[in-house]
Amino acid sequence: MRIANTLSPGNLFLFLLLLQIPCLAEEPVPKPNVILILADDLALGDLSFLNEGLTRTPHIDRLKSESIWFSQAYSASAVCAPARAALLTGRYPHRTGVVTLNQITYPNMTSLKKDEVTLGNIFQQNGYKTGLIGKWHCGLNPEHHPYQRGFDEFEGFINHKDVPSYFRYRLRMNDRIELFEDKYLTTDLGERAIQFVRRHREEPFFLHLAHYAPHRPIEAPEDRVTPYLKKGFSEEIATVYAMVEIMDETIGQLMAELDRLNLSGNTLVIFASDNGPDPVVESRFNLELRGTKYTIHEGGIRVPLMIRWTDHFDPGTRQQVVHFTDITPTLMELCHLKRTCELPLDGASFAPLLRGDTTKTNRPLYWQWNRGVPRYTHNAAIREGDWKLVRPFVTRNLPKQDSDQPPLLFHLKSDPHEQDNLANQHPGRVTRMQNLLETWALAVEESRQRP
Ligand SMILES: [Ca+2]
Repeated sequence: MRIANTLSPGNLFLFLLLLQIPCLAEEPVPKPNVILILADDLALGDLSFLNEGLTRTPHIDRLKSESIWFSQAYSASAVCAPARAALLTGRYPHRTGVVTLNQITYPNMTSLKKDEVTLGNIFQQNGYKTGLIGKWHCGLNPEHHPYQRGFDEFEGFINHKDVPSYFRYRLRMNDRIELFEDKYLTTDLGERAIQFVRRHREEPFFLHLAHYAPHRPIEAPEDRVTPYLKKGFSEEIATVYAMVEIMDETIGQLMAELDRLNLSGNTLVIFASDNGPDPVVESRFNLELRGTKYTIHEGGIRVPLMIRWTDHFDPGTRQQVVHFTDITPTLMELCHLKRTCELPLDGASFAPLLRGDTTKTNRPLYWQWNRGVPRYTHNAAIREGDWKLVRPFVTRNLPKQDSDQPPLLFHLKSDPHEQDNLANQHPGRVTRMQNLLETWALAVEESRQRP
């Protein structure tokens, strides 16, 4: 019997109206949890899926196999503080006021401007519980404290002097500072991340787990170092690899906790590193990329980036170029976040790439770093499509004047290791890209100079 035959015209109207009701009801806005895990000075080559097993990172490897992996992901800087400022604001570091490192020597050039809004602010204003566990590197003074920058909870350190050792460190928690001498920092931060998730399992949360590993001081428990020594690595590299392995372990434990709490399907997990390997530490494998931390060559700014959202994104690899400034707009789109701030974003949402879009864009991206006041002729770069123009690195100390070294031009698709300078063969392209770089420098410098 067909249903319509049993209904009078009046009842049929009511029946049809009832059918409409689910459409009339407002769809709830999804609020997935977000965990943003950042390693510090971790090289791409530190991950075992990229180094043929030199290291052991089974949990990050597994996360990668469940994630969308970006094979051409860039930090916004070759050093910690500016990279983090861009990651948290979606804007070039220079605009945010955070242009260099060493918060004690350069407080005015490492503090996030007060009119900037962070991912913490954005999530907080959209009803999320927000937490930062680990390193804060965007200002030392109380007005720059994570509590003032959008984080409801903070368990970590704002000054490298708080961590003279991974075995002896001070953490700030709810405005009290506690000294720890019986733990290992990385393991401790991992446990705090798990506690944060347990505390907030019933409400939407944004957790930024900013690990310190494998940043200096290079220290790990002896029993974790020994297996790498036995493989023939030097003491320092063996220790770095042990530090990475312990961080990997904390990520495995955090992912297991998400599973245990049945939160994995509703939690976006992002893993990245802030910049390349530190040249002050003994040189180690990094996919033969040129340069290290401090330089805007690929070895300084290319970083791992993977994003997992179980049940929403099919795991896979994306070749498109993405940048730290894209993370904020991407999370805004995925989590339906409103941002109440008039300062424009520099990045663009790559949510379409996560959903399978294969479009490539040729938008230009820019980098620059030197110690102290930025000099845009020194250690600066622009990437446009497969081309990269580099204003060479001059000094790790304070540069005294603008650099007159001629720019280098690389075609990254055919020369990912930046060995073959093609500037003489493409003078027109060099001029055009150099002009773009100078225009960007003027724009971000004007932005940086605002009160
Ligand atoms: Ca770093």
